[in-house]
Amino acid sequence: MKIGIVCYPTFGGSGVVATELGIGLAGLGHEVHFITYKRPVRLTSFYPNIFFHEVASLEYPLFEYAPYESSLASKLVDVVRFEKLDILHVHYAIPHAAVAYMAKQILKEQGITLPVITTLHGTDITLVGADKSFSPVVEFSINQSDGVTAVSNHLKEETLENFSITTPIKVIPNFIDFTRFKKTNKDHFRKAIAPDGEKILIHISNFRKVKRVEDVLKVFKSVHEKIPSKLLLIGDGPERTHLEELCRAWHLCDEVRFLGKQEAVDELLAISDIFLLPSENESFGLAALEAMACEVPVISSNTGGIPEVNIHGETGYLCEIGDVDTMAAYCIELLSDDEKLKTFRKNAFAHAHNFDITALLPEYVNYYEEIIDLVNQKV
Ligand code: GMT
Repeated sequence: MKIGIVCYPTFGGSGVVATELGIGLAGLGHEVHFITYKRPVRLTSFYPNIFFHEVASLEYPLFEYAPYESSLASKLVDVVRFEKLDILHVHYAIPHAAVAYMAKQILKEQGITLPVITTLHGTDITLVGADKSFSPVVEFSINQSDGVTAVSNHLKEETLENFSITTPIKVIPNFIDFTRFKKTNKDHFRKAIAPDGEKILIHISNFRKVKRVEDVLKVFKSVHEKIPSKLLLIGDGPERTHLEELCRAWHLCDEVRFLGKQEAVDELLAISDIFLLPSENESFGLAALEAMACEVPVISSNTGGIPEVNIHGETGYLCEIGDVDTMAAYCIELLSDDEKLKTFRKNAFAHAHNFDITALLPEYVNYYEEIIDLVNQKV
């Protein structure tokens, strides 16, 4: 198949999933075309059957905001026609599903049928998509997609609650590539971060309010009072300055390392003992799954799709949003009992296998075939 993929090429979960999916599909022999404004960050190597088409935004003095949607739609029309794509798969509804609809209509005028699949990732439905400034377009473009997938059962339910959806939604959960995410021996690295054998807690996100990174710090503060420990904060975003200020105020600067955006997160997970994910909302929690694949138990909030990933009392613990005392208590419990930590590590690794990319890739391929057939029957 010749597959077009549209996504945000950044460190965000939707872009990561889209990129890993494209790489996986190319591994199965499909031809994959990424159409984005920048090379996706996880697309680091050369693959003979992966192509990247950059969408350039045209600047013009009249435009206070360059009309990216029009540039993307035009690029889609061009790539679909020239490369003869069989299907277009867009990740994150805003604005990609609406742009795909526009491209589809333009191509239809030219006698070309373009099957479109939209994958819903989370904030495109919950935080941003439900806002009145987007919701009519989100609802319309989901219903105009030939196929729709959601990354968790919870996200599917939430979509059906928030919008009037007429297109069936198929749940295909996020997945993990175990050839990349695995616990490796990085003892030298661990020693550099925790020279006196301190335990290591880790959090990875885009530091947006929804991630409640302040809770991560609060949890760590309590844990550190009881257990010699270090905290690794990976990522960057609007909350970072505030968090740095808190670290100074709480005299934790020597214990908390802000490492910024990192590509080799697997190496950082390899030296970590607990992953913290106290989000306000999380449709799935791909970062938690990546941690579990590297044998790191997760202490998280009990929200959205997280309970589909993190199993309470087995792979980690689920706590009420904002209940930092309970989160800290669970961390202390796990970090003070080596046997229990070992068992949770094993459980986390075992449960992560339910999301193995090798099992979930065929689900996408079958779904593509089903949607292509469905669209062709309608023509
Ligand atoms: O979490 C983010 O802020 C990034 C966001 C995205 O769209 O890039 O992530 C969402 O999609 C991920 C991949 O499907 C999910 O694992 C995340 O849970 C989801 N984030 C939220 O729902 C807040």
